[in-house]
Formats: sequence, structure tokens, C-alpha cells
Amino acid sequence: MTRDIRITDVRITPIAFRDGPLLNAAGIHEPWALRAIVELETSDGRVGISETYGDEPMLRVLAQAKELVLGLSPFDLNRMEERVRAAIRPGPGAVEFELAPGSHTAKNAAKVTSTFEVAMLDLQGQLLGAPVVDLLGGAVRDTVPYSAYLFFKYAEHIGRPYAADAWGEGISPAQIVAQAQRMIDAYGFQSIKLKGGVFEPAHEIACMRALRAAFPGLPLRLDPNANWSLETSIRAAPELDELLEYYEDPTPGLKGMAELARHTRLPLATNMVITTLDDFRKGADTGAVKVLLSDHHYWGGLRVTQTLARMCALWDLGMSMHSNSHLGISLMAMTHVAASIPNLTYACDTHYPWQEEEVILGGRVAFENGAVRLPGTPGLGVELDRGKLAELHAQYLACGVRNRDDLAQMRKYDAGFPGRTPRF
Ligand code: GKR
Ligand code: MG
Repeated sequence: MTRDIRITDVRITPIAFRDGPLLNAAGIHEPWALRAIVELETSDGRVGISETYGDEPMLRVLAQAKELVLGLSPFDLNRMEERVRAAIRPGPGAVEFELAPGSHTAKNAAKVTSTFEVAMLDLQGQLLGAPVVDLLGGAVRDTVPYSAYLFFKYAEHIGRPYAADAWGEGISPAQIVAQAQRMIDAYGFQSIKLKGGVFEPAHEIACMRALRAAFPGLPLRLDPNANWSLETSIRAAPELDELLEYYEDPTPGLKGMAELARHTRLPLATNMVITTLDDFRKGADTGAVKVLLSDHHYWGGLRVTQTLARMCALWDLGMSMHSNSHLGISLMAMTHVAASIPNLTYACDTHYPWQEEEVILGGRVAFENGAVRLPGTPGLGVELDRGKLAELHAQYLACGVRNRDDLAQMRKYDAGFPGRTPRF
């Protein structure tokens, strides 16, 4: 009987993979990005998989949470969540990285719930012969569109830990247009996001203008990650009015975003000022945000993301999806949940083009016209490549990075780099 099948083992493997010298409001990406691969094994020998954050505080809570899922049926999602909420607390050893809401240890219980939920849904799908999207109520679209996620970047990492990537430098408007062209040629993306908050706003606006001229039909987004003051964001708004689909987190805080909203016609989007259900309760009526970027990794899973979508519909907010550096297991979880949400109408963010390595069998996930097609196979539709897992784990052991620190990395290039925000 399917109901008798139990989770008998939990394996957590931290991995590191190459990541580009990508610039952002905090500094620059380190040469290695961290993730954790979680496997839940059942009494009948199946393995459900999940991908999540790989920083030290997260590895600690995952290790602590292991026993909470042992003995449960893969169908016991509510009991799992109840146990996690009772046992997993914020901290210690917080690595609060403002740009990446997934690093907040206040979200520990949501992050662990999400990690287990994805692997348990993968198991449920295998047991029932159904793709995860079917367990979420079925697909409203067969393919999920993603956006071309552009970054200002250097040609290579300081100290050259490995050969430079093929993207080259991305600083001038012409280089940013070339980066977009390359990404669109390779993946077929039909909307574009530029990670801003790096250079003077005038330069970033010039890049947006160059993108508009080069890709007249494609929706554009700019995300300064709260590195522009309220005054700067208000001043820039009329220049961006005709250019952007949405203006993502230009300025810090709910109050700042609400004030900015009174000065612009542009819809404001966020993955910084509303990142929990409690924030939603406090923030949804302030008019600060018109588009919410979901992320199942820190909101608490695929089913909570569906709840969030209902709330967005009720509050008349648009919905998009946020991303950090990730591999194919996360991409497939994002794809299954996005395919199940009617009002997730904006192309989702993904860092995937910046990653060259993979941990799934068959290598990198394919894109068609900028979208990922839902697999018809059971569960998430992807399996672990154990050879690659071992390789990426060995990279983790050797690389020395244990927590993401874009500011410390930037200070290796420029010792006087200011840490304060907003910088402009
Ligand atoms: O990886 O540099 C990055 C991004 O800036 C990331 O940290 C953000 O969380 O992509 C994210 C965003 O949309 O704010
Ligand atoms: Mg953002």
C-alpha cells in the first residue's frame, strides 16, 4: 500500500558550482555559489530530491530538521510542516544578506518546509505516476516563460580561480546589449531584466535605453536592489516611465516604496519589502507594490506559493518570480509551481544561464523560446546525476566559501568599496 511507505533516510549534500563575476548593489558574486541537495529515501527504495540554500546556517537547520521528516509518509505534508514550525527557529549565526531574502534565518522554518515539501511532492509524483504540477491541481500552461536576467559584470574573477566565462565584460550599454543578444540567441527569452544598483543611475538608464533601442518589442525591467535613495528613485522615474514593464525595488523599505508609488506611473515590484506572509499582511494595502516576486525557497514551498497567488489576485497585485544562483532541480520546482498559477503572468526570473554546471542526469535543462516545457514524467521529472553530485560536493569541500559575502569579495577588488546603502 502506498500509504504504508515511509521516509527512512535523509541525505543533505552541500555543493559549490562556478558562478560569474556578477555585480550587484552589495558588491560582486564570489567564484563559487553554494546550494544544498536534499534527498529523502523511502522504505521502498525511492528517492525524492530538492535543492535549496547551501550557506552554513541553512546546513545547520537542515541537519537539525532531518529527524522531523523520518517516519512520515511522503503524503504527510501538513504533519511535516507542523513539526518543522514547532522545532525550527530563527538563528543562530544569521547571515543577513539584504539582497537575498533567502539568506534570512528568520525564514528558517519556511525554508526547511519548502525543501522537504519539494522532495516529498517528488516522491508523491513517483508513487502516483504523476508530474508534480498535477499534485498542485494541474497545469494552466504547458511551458513557463523566463526572462533574460542581465548583470553588469567583469570579464573574470580576481585571482583567476578558473578560466574566464564566455560572456566577457558587461559594463557599457553596448556590452549589455551584446550580453542580452547572446542570452536571447541561446535561450529565446522574450523579456529582459537588468540587475542595477551598481553604477550611477544615469549609466543604468542609458543601458535601459540601449536595450529598448535594440529590442523594441521586449518588456524590460530594472532592479537596483534598494540601492537608490527615495529622491534618486523619484528623479529617475520619469526617465524610466516609457521604458519599463516594472520598476523593481529601486528604494529601501515599504514606506519608501509607497512614497515613490505616489510619484510614478510605473508599477513597483518587490522581492525585498514583502517577503513573508506577515509582510504581506502589513504591506499589501500600502500601495507600495503592484507586482510581487514569489520564491518558493523562502516563502515556504510550492503550495504556499499558490496561496500567495490567491492573495495577490485578491489584492489585485501582479505576480512574478525571484531567483538566486541555482541549478536544475530548483528550476524544475519553479516551473511546476509557475505552471499551476493562472495569475503568474510575468516571465519568471532565473539565474540559470549564468550557471554552466549541473547536478541532474542528462545535463542542463532545455529552453524553447525562453520557456521551460513541463515534463510529463512523474515527480519533478529530473533525477540526480550521482557522479556530478560527488564532483560538486568535492568543489564545495575545496572552495573555501561557506557563506555568501558579495561585499567582502568586492573589497578584494577595491579595498575602499563602501558598504552603505542606498549608495546612489
Ligand atoms: O544574485 O546578485 C544576485 C541578485 O542580486 C540576488 O541576490 C537578488 O536576490 O536576484 C535577486 C533580486 O531580484 O533581487
Ligand atoms: Mg529583485
